[in-house]
Parts: sequence; C-alpha cells; structure tokens
Amino acid sequence: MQTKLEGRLKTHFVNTEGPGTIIAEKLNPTGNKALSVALQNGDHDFVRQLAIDQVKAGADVLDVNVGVPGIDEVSLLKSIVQLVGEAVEVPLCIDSPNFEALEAALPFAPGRPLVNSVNAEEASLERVLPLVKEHGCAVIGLTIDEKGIPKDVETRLRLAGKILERAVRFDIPAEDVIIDPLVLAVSTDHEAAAKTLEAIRLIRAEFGVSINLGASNVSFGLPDRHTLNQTFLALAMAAGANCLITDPFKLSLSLRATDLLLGRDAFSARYIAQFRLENP
Ligand code: THG
Repeated sequence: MQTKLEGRLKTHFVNTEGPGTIIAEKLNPTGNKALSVALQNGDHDFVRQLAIDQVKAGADVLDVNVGVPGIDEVSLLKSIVQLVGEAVEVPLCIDSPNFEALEAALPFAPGRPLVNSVNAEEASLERVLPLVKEHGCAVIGLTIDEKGIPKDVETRLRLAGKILERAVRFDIPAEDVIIDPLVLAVSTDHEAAAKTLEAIRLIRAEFGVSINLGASNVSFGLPDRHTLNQTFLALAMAAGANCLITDPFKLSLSLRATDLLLGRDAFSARYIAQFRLENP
C-alpha cells in the first residue's frame, strides 16, 4: 500500500513495501531553546536554514511543529508552513494538536501534505477528517482516545480500526491514513517498546496500512538516548514501521542501513548514496 505526498516540486510515496520514509523532526521547538526563540522573534532565516539542512541530510518529508507555549499557534503555523513550503521541494507533515491551527495552515501548504494528526477521540475524528477530505491530503492517525495512550496492544489495534473505519466513512481511502501506535518511555515501563513492536505487527497484519513512529519518546529519562533510539528504530522497521519521524542528522544512515538489511535497497544504492552524502 502506498500514500502519495507532494511538496512544491517533489512527490514522495510512503510505501509499505519500499524503503522507509524519513520525516525530519527537528523543526519542533520542544526542548530546543534556539528554535523557540527564533519562532518567537520571527527569525525566518533560522527556520529556513533548519528546513534546508534537514533535507540535505536525507529527509524525505519535513515535520513542521511550532508548539511554543503561549504562542499564537494559529497564525504562526500558517506562516511557517508557507515559509518552509517555499524553502524546500519535499512534502510537509503539518504537526499540531490544534484544529484551528491545522485549518489555517493547510491552504498554505504546497502540493499534498500529511496532516499530523487525527486521533480516535470523537472530537478529533469529527473535525480533522473533514479537513483532510476537503484538502485531499493524507493523515497520521494516533491510537489514542479520551483515556490517553492505551498501555495494551489490543486497544491500540481497536483504535486503529476505528480511525480507518471513520476515515472511509468520510470518503478518505485507507491508503491515505498512516497509523501511529505511539511508544512510551522504557524508563517508566520496561515493556513499553515491546508492546509497541507488537502493536506494529498486529496493525500491519490486520489492516495492511503504513505505520508511522516517532522513535525518540522511547529513550526519555535514560543515558545515551541515541543508542536506544537507533536500536528501536531498526526493531520498529523490522516489525513493519515504514515511516519514521526522526533526527535526519543522526539517524538517516542507520535508517538506510536497516532498509538494506531488510532487503529493500537493491545494489545497496541508497545506503551508499547516504554514506557518500555524509562523507564527501
Ligand atoms: N508521532 C507523531 N508525531 C510526533 C511524535 C510522534 N510529533 C512530535 C514528536 N513525536 C516527534 N518529534 C520530536 C521532536 C524533537 C524531539 C523528539 C521528538 C527531541 N528533542 C530534543 C529533546 O527534547 O531533548 C531536543 C532537540 C534539540 O536539542 O534540538 O527529542 O511520536 N505522529
């Protein structure tokens, strides 16, 4: 199954059978003081450069998140989506839990962006899905509901089914919905990663859809987060995750290595191209 995304000049397919999609995560002010300040001060050069650098580092798609506490997200997301959409060629992933911010930003995104995200709460399904239909784009569905992120695998499978079923009712095909089963920190629940890996396998087997994951949560509160993130990324891809929100500066080569080891990189071409990019 594949999901077509379009940027200003590039089309990208998120493909369950193909190499993994790298969604670059660094355009997100969470834990990033310099970017928070740049967003607050309207420092467009800083934001533009971060977008361009992430694409150069190997990103297929750029996540755009402007969630600085206290900021007017509705007007800021719109202007940053426009800025980034003009600065790069690749598709955008518009990352906000704020419906009004998504609604205001979508008309300014080039091509066919990915909306990040809808979840299984009624309020989210009923507001975000019509917006996705109206703009003819694709969406990430988080397996989360009124009670938060389910600890167990069965509930995540059920919520994935609920999101897919509701999308089809809004005339959005399953191929335009990418399910994200979410991962919690292993420092607070030592089975958190194992449960997410199982959820990935079950959701892929049951619905055949693309699976997105932001791997960084897994390592929260532990030393050497990079090693945990990198290892989890490979395990998640082996389990069936094919769309990864991650740091392209640190993890692009590792992701291409995983593609190669999973038999998704003929002649090692993409792995070697990424190596050359990083070692000119
Ligand atoms: N699923 C979906 N969307 C998501 C997530 C997900 N969007 C947000 C998040 N999770 C993915 N993005 C990030 C961005 C940054 C970090 C983690 C996840 C991060 N930042 C560093 C920190 O907090 O320590 C600081 C970065 C820096 O210093 O530059 O780790 O799961 N659908």
